[in-house]
Amino acid sequence: MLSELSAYVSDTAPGRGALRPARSWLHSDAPSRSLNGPWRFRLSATAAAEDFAADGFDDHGWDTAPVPSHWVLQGDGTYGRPIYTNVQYPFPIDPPHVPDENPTGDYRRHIGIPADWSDAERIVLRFDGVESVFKVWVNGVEIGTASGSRLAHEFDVTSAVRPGDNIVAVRVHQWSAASYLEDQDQWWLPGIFRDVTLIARPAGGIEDVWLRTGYDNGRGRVDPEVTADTTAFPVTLRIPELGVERIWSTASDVSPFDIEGVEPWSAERPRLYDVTVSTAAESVALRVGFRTVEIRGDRFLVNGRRVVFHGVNRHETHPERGRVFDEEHAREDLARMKRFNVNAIRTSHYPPHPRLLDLADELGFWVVLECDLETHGFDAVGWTGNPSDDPAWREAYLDRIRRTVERDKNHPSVVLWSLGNEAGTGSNLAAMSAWVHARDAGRPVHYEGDHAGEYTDVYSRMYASVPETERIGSDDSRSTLLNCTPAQSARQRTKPFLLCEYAHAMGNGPGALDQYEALVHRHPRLHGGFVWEWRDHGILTTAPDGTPYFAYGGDFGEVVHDGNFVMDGMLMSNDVPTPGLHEYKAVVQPLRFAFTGDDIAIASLRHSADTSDLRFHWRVEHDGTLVESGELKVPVVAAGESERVPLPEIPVSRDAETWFTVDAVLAADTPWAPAGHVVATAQLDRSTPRPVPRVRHRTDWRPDGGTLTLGVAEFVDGTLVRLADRAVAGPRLELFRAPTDNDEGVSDAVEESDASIAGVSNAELWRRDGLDRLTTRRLSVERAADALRTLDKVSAANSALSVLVESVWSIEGDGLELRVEIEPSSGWRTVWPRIGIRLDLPDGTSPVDGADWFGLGPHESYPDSLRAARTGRFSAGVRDLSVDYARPQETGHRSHLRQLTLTSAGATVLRVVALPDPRGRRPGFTLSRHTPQQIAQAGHPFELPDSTTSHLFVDAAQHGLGSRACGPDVWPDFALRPEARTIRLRITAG
Ligand code: IPT
Repeated sequence: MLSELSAYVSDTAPGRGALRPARSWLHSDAPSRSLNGPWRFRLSATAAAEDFAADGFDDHGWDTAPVPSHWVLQGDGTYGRPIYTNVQYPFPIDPPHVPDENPTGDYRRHIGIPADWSDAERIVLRFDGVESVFKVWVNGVEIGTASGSRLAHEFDVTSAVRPGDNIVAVRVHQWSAASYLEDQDQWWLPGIFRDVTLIARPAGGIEDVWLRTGYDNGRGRVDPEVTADTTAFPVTLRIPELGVERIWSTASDVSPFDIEGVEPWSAERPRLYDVTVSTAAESVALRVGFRTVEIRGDRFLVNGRRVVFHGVNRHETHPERGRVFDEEHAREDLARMKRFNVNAIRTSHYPPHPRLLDLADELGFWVVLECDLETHGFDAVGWTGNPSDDPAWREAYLDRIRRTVERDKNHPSVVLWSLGNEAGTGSNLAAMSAWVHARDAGRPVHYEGDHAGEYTDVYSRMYASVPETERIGSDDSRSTLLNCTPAQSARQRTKPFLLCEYAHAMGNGPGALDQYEALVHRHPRLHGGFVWEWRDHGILTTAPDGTPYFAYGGDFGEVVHDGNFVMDGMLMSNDVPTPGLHEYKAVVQPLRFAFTGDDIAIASLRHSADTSDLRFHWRVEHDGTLVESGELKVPVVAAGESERVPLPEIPVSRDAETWFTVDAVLAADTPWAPAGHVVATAQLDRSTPRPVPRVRHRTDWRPDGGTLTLGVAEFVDGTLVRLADRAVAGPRLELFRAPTDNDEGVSDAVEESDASIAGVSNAELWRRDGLDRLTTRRLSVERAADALRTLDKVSAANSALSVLVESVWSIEGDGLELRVEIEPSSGWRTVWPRIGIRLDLPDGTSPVDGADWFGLGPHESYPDSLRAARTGRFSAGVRDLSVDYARPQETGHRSHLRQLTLTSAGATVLRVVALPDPRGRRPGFTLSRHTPQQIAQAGHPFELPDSTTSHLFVDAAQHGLGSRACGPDVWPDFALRPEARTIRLRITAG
């Protein structure tokens, strides 16, 4: 039986007693005290724990916990463990009720109130974030309750406090009615996880201020709103840098005014001006940016110019702190976004720590500020009882959006309000939107779930395929849009479009970023989108043997969980960018280079900034070796314009490939990158064609076995046993790759991809066909002068499908050539992960531990993710050639190989030259310490077995990546179908 004391836990209303209206998070000089730090703490298993809040209560048996923190991340399991679910509710769907088993954290601390605070008109206790519902007492007096975990709540505690020692007590329940509204795809992390502050509000102070700004052609506009009582006046606004001082004697004097000669704010040039708004009693400091947000027809404009969002969805997540904000880490994270050409952030799916928006203003991002709302779990019950359409929850919805908008309304970076995520649709969402429209005419409203466009201003979708996105961008009135009638489709096409989520970046991937980007430049209605998502949410923990690793769903023994679906960022948990992030940077780079004849045209895709911040460096390489470099003189290119400049004289080699590379680099240090940082790159192939050595066809083949030495290779009965004086095994046909998260995906967004079968993952099809367990039968071994030929039939248990592999070793000139002809039988129905060969190089006394190569690099690349790769000469250690994806999977493929040197402690072991196949295609290579079969078995990097062998894979082809973990499969052009392939290698010893 739930005690009456905790009845509020299942209340659909947003709590009682918090101050309204909510107000901005202001930098004020009013006295305040941070209550962050150690609090007395006790965890109970249910919400019915004994009363503890009384004045003078003895808490000596309690523990101590830091505020802010999540109790499940404290004490290594003492206080429960994190739970990860995506859509599922980790409690019965029984709204608005939650189980009696409801971890409840009681917090308590003393605070001293300075004697001079007795002058204060009011004492306010502010909580910036508490998950999920909480109740507050001061000196045993009950103050109120609140929910809305990532929203600020303030309480007036004036009548409860006394000078000197006071006791604040807070009871926090992990589950509550509010949990139904906070079903975001992330860890459930209870506790007081943001700042707690006690504030002395002065008489005659500024309750709130909102400086709406606008910009038009050099003229800035300030449209102020000051919330203060009459005794606060006069109120003075100053912008020292602009020589502005406005003194308002009464509230009715407060009115808009224009300022000439201001510079606009944009994500590219985040120009801010310091402002103070003061009364005799209080001064508030703000930083304003002048900008006007506007929708004109189907265009989303800032300062009159179309915005293209090169955005990411950003959750607040840290491997040790969870959602606890760390300014230094957040700043570095945002700086990293800038370095990777990210220009926009969707604050998925709740307002971040308020300070993050100061950083976004300062560093420059277009921000879609999202309310703390998601009821996705109702999908499981056909949206029956969805709070979004139930009047009992209306006040909670309105309270959430008011707290969202009021807290963050002053930020120039915020250009769109978003009502929430995946909460179905309904009248409560429409009411939220109506409230925003009434409150803030200066920013449009976004909500993806409004499929028909009934109450929102932009059209938004998630994970639309490339063809669907193209249909949205085009004016084909015959094609209706998803979930829309023809009339609704027509309405949606009158609005700007954005992809609030796309390119699901789980594991190795996503592919096809460039295809999405190309659409944005073809169809001006398309305004880009936000990759799902910025970073993995791994939680740092340790394996039983003490090895540290990043945990995902299921690693804490959760009853229901969604596995590694929480590891879907372009940045790994340890802040290491994935190859996908490098690809993203290259795809969205703000400059386009086009080479024509002896010219280069440089087009700027920027919003408004010109290129005066950039320098252009060029270099020429012969087979990857630098031969000449210099600076390209490029006139300043205005946003949206293009300039053509002559190329320098390029020395062309006759016997090496000649590549010209141009890098646009920062001319000076910025707050997010040093001078010299590469913003954009392009390459031009100036190689002279060179003949490929012809395959020498022999006629003198005769059956033979026994031992044989051909150059650096030694064979027994046709099987290679030693190469360059070391034991080796293979080469063997390899068709399997450790399935990526996208290979394991069953997403049905397979539209127009004949590569996939709906409802079945490619990985499952590969396992069914036995690609991971191929066996070989040798059909023949033959010899000719200076040559050896074997024929193998490769197939899997209980399958009649097979692949014929002909391997020819021969001495050509002074080297050894291996030519492998791979030919599948008829009847293979699925795509294949790879068509390649694998050579095992046991460590012996000199482990192969590194590679130098000329080809594409430096990062791994796949057919639908090649834009970050450049042609050059690279080197890396074997471990650095693999990416430590949170769940081990295919990694390390380097495409378009020309030359490869395998090394051991820096010394050359083997040199391999990859010849193009008859159609001019080059293979890729992978050097790894594990086989795909071993990698596929491991759930986490620490589960990979110890290795005593390096494995070299040479792939005639690899399947693309796609983003089918949540989105489209590999685009048909990049899907690998079973087909005949040739691999030709020239091998020499070190
Ligand atoms: C979409 C969610 O909005 C997002 O929070 C995340 O869960 C993402 O999926 C997958 O990682 S919703 C989905 C039904 C497309």
